[in-house]
Amino acid sequence: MKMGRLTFCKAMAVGTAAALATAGAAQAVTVVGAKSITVKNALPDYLQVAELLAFDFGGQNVALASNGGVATALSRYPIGEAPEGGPGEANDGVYPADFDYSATPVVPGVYHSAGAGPSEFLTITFSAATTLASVAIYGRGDCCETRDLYDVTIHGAAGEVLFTGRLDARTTGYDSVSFDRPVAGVPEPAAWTMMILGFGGAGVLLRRRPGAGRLLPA
Ligand SMILES: [Ca+2]
Repeated sequence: MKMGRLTFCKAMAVGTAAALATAGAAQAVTVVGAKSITVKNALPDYLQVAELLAFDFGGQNVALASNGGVATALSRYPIGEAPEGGPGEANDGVYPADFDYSATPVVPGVYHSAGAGPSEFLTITFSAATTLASVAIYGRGDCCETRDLYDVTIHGAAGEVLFTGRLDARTTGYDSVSFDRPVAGVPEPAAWTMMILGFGGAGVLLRRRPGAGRLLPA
């Protein structure tokens, strides 16, 4: 269908109104620009995490160490001679797993804090700001599952809070939360003004160039 300039602008206006109506009706929970995720124990107990996963809309786990995720924590369970139990256990790709530091060799896979309290935390920082599709967490499997109630906070690159929620892995050993895919952005009114002025300017230029837009003879 051929469309004149005025008709085109009207169509854009109708499209904008429809998009605004859709955006207003949706109750979407989106997490755009996520740079890190922090978990704390919601209970006054040890923080133990077999694995913390954060997927983008391409299905990649951006929390995984091999994908650039860096895990840090306030403390780690003091095993002594064994290196296991550190924050890197929470994004090593091994889950679910037992915190079995008495085995030989030690079974890796679970982060375990040294202390129990609200100051204990585990943070995984992504290599780049990411739009997240879901977050999942695996708790401890060999004992003490009743500890695994987690408060989750997702931050942006400037430290702003993008999402807070609670995940409960006490009975199933696992919990997750999914987010909505962001809809295409609707331009601000100022942007629409600039676009319409731009279309008008293009029309003026076309009118001033008599040859513009004509097909050359074959
Ligand atoms: Ca692990």
